[in-house]
Amino acid sequence: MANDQQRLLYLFELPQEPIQTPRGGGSVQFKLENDDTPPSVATRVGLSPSVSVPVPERKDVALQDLGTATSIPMGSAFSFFLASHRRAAKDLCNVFMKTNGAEDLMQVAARVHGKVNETLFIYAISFVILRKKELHSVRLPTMVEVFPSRFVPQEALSRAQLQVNRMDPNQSEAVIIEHGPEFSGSPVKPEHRVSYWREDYGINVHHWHWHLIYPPGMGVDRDRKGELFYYMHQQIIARYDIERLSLGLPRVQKLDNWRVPIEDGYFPKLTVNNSGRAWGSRQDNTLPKDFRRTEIGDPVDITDLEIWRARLLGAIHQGYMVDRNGDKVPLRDDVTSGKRGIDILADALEADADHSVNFPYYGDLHNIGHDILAFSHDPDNAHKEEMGVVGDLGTSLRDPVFFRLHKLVDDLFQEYKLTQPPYKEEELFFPGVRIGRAGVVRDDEADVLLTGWNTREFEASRGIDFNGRPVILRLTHLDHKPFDYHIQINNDLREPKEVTVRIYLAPKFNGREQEMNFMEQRILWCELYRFTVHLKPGKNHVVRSSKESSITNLEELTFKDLENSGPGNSSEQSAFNFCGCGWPQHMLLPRGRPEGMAFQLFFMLTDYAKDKVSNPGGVRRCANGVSFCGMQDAKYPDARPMGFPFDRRPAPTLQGLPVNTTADYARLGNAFMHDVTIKFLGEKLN
Ligand code: CUO
Repeated sequence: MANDQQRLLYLFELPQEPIQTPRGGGSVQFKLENDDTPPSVATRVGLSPSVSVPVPERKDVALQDLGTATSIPMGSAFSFFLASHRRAAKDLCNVFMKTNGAEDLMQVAARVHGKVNETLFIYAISFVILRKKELHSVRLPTMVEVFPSRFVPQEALSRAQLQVNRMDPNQSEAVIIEHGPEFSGSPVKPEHRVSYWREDYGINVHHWHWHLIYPPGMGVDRDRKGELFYYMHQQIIARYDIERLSLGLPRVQKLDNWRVPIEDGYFPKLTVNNSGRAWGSRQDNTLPKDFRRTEIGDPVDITDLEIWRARLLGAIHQGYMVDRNGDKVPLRDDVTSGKRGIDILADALEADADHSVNFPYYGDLHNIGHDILAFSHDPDNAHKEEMGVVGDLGTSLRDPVFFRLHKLVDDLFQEYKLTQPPYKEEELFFPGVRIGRAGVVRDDEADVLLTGWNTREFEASRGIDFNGRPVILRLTHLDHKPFDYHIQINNDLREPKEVTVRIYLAPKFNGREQEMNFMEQRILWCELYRFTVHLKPGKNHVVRSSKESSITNLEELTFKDLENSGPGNSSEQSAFNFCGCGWPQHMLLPRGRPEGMAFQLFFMLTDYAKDKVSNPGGVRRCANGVSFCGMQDAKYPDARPMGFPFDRRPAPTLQGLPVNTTADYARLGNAFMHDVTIKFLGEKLN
């Protein structure tokens, strides 16, 4: 095989088919030494693979070496929120981590394939590729092609299968599955008006990928992992709330009370890995119950959730947690060494049992919250139903209840953030550097941004075997016309200066069409772009494209993209690796309204000398998605708390005047606010 990329790529194809099934559109086949699988498995009418990949016998990967990895049945769901499944993942990742190089990993993985749950297999191999230095040039194919059944209803996939079955064998054109923008429910229920957003393939892929990089309970201790858990999810909630405001829906209510029924049900219409096993559905007004799925985890009561929440709140308001020795662990963000309070709190809240200061005491509120919701339709396995989609990293954003749970989680983080002292004037003000004007331009028009629909195609037949025939998914998604930021900056210092530019977006009015005060708008600001720029003395005109955003990922990489990526060019490839993580570019902007919706942009300049984080080597691997995903093998590249300056309550006064609204922050010369309109065209863009 040509290179590491190609050696590993085909392990991602057809996860639920035997490893010997032809891959690579029928051109590649794994040939297992001493294979006793019937030859019929390895053949497909009309396919004659030209590339054969030899896989020698591997005595080192006997079933007993896999630990608990084989405990999750094939064809069933794998949930990272369940401790037993995390343990299985750890056992399998340990086996893969011991390999040495792409060829070794390919051989071991090919031997393990078919012995472990499909999602677990893809999870573990992705985890190892993202972590092993020698595999930095290898990129992951998009989840949409690996598991199409997570993105389109079973009905559509079955229809495509029927169509393929009826096709003339000599016919070669692809079957096309169209999906969206109606998605899973009718507009009768208000929550379904935002289905296109919750069920967007890009945001769900992002969520899967983010948790791959920052998993709890896997011994991963990345820089500011807990704070990123808080920030990335807080930003998802902010964006969802803005989308809801665009549609005239109220902001999400936190799941405050587990003793009352959950008003909104969810019917995913998907099957787990095309196995025919349906993801669980939750009826409207389902009452959450104690978790009694003893086949996959220890019993947990609703009372436990309530106790853990109360203990976390107690710690927040007392200003410290108590570790297992009974010692106090202070919660403060303004520390000069050691972990920030937000990291300590997040590790106990998510929870990461490896890093929580006192896992038995503070519990596992967020993970178990997912579990209780995922099994609320069948909490004791009476109906032998599968978990709901909120239990899976690649599908959980589809369910409205995800946002209610994460609003509860965010509420605790915000409670903590409000205990931190407001930023002082000297932390906000940057004398000598002034923004003269700032705004956005699209197609020569200033300050009006346009959104609408677009489509993207993926090969469903890479993930599901349609008798070796090509089947294309054509997914409709929200999109916007690209635009540029223009910022006029006066550098009144007599020397060149490196500055950080922070750009945020928020709606101008709340749901009652009133302008918001600082505190109401504070948690709606969503980051669009954070970058550094070198200012010369005097006037500077800085222009940046919306496509360069620090939160977004490049396009999803398809199998075809990766097959065509040649060997060599490794520095560019490693730069791409982490980039698989990031908010989808097509979801950078909220929908807005057909008549135009009023938004505000907030620009702020800070001194890069104070923001800078020293990273050994100085190599900036993958800047894309960096605000949400960090950088590979490097520290998070911004010393300020994530979400600065909106992560804390406002300073009571600035420059001697009171602060009521964000506009009062914009009085500082290094900040600027500007009104823009977002118009939803309701039609296909381009
Ligand atoms: Cu990302 Cu709950 O942490 O889904």
